[in-house]
Amino acid sequence: ECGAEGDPALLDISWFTESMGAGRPVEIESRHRLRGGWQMAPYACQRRTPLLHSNQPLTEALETLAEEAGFSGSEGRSLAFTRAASVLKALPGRLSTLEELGPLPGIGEHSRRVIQDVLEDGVCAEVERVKLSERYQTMKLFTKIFGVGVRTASRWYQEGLRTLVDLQERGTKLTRQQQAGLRHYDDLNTPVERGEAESISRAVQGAVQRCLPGTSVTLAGGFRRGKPHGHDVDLLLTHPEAGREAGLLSRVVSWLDSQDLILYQHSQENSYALQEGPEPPGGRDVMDRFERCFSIFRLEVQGGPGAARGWKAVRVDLVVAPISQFPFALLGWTGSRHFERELRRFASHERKMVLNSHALYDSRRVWQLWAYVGTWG
Ligand code: DCT
Ligand code: MG
Repeated sequence: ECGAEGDPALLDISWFTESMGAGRPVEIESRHRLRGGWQMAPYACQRRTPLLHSNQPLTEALETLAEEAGFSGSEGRSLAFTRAASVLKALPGRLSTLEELGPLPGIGEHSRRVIQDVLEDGVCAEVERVKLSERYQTMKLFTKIFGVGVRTASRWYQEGLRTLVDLQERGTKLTRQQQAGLRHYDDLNTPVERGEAESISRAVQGAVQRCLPGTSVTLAGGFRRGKPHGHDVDLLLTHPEAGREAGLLSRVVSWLDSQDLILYQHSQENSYALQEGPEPPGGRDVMDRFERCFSIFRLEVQGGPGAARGWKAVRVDLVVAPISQFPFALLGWTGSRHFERELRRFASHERKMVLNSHALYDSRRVWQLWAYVGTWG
């Protein structure tokens, strides 16, 4: 399953993604029948999950609780609410009573109570309480700063900080990244429109053609899933000749910087060589090992926010994948986060395989992989 560098079989993982559909008996048998003849596949990656669906008030309520649980460090509880919301997004129509769901696994007791409240009263008191709570509002405010995660936001909250002005006035120690995040807070929390993402993609395309002709730039993340706007621009860079991508990122970033297109950037090298042993299933949830630049671009704009000064700050991630890993990188960087999590769970539970943004391999033959890992990078 690992293949050799440049092995065309490694570039084609359609057999795996197709096998998640109706093609194999395991999924058909485990599909859940809902009242009214609806069917629900057990893994989110097997279901059609449209951006616009009929149960928005229910999923918003569940996702607020998922977010709140994440702010409290309860990852399990957060995942349970996210799973329930994901099931509702895949329903073919508007849910009118809880009974229509039947004993569908994936929606726990707590989520059912929330759904029932919203169906009966239009709102769920618990969700409304969370939305009004000082802790939730402060955590939301702080985690929207570029470079601030749940742990930092939580520590600031415990120290009594409540507003962005508090952070500045009380001389809170901020990293360079957080300082940039605070400086461009409003812009970075204004949705990036598709046209803006495409314009940034073209600028990066221009830069890579100067630095290394033949390099491709692919818009991934939410925009690749068809979202009309997003919180950032995720761009994947690769070159068709293995190894040519080495050293590319720093040249591209320097050139963009020389054109005054970059307000902030920090890069990290790839870390393929640092891998010390098999990662636990689901262990690669946050980061992969690609060379990557976290940046803030200065995008010229004519209308909308920032029009008066003529530019707007936009978060851009540039990720470099060697061609042999590109299909996995593209799949991993397309998202959504929950879809990726479910793809990896499907691979592990149903196929005894490990999927991440670098490879897909048979977990029972992991030792073969370690021989292969030595050839990466
Ligand atoms: N990703 C993942 N696991 C994570 C974080 C990210 O699998 N813990 C993947 C899925 C999406 C992709 O990386 C890009 O991440 P984001 O930009 O955060 O997500 P997005 O879907 O592009 O959302 P947005 O439209 O808000 O940018
Ligand atoms: Mg994105």
